[in-house]
Amino acid sequence: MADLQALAEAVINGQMEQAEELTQAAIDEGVRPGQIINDGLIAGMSVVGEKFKNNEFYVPEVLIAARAMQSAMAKVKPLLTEGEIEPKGTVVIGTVKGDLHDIGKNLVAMMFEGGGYDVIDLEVDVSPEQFVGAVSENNANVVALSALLTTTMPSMKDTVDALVEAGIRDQVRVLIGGAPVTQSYAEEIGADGYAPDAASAVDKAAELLASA
Ligand code: B1M
Repeated sequence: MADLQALAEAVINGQMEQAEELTQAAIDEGVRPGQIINDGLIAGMSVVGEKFKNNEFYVPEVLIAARAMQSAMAKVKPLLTEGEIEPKGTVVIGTVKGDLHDIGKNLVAMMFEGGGYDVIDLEVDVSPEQFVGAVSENNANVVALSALLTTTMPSMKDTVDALVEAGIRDQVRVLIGGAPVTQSYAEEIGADGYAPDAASAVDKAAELLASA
């Protein structure tokens, strides 16, 4: 019988081959793809997120777990029939203009993916106009901005302003983060929320969407 608990454990432990095998076994047994994702992959990544928040896991463990999750996810994704699993939301994410740091942003993106969101990753050095374009095109409900340099933080404000100018500010929750970023900066620039780490970012987005 398909063991989704073992699949979650394989993700937590970053055992890519085992995660793939357990996923394939569950598929072969006819377990619904949505159940594999929710009770195996997302369940595993939620534990990883908790451990990361509590400093029981560090960046390498999270990256290895995310790699296991993503390779198992690749087996399930083609089987998902339209609407079988409702994404929790669509997140447009990127590191802001002028900033090339992407390690933290990638962790945040992986946590969102592992948390059941559709993620559009614009990578690094993303201009306010690119954020605005991607939010409109994908009908995103969260835009997640990362900055690691004090000199690029103002681009977060420029992005909020560009969303206002494009008339789509009300359609999207703006979440910001990165080492130099603070809650008070989020308030100052009119963002909806700030998160200090990747796992909290997913929690914060859920909170913002619930109160939207
Ligand atoms: Co750069 N760098 N760097 N760097 N770099 C810092 C950030 C710096 C603090 C180092 C220092 O001087 N002590 C400093 C910034 C100083 C400042 O502005 N206050 C700095 C500098 C100055 C620079 C350059 C200007 C250096 C130069 O060329 N003279 C240059 C800038 C290039 C550019 O971006 N235009 C530069 C370049 C680089 C590398 C290319 C060499 C490399 C980046 C490689 C890459 O990302 N692919 C690099 C690195 C690795 C660092 C340090 C060492 C590590 C950053 C990192 O990846 N941390 C960093 C010093 C440090 O932080 N100790 C430094 C690990 C990562 C998991 O953490 O990114 O903080 P972090 O992400 C966390 C949270 O912040 C949060 O969640 C993540 C996981 O918990 N988070 C979010 C991040 N985004 C979030 C978004 C959210 C929510 C949470 O919601 C949307």
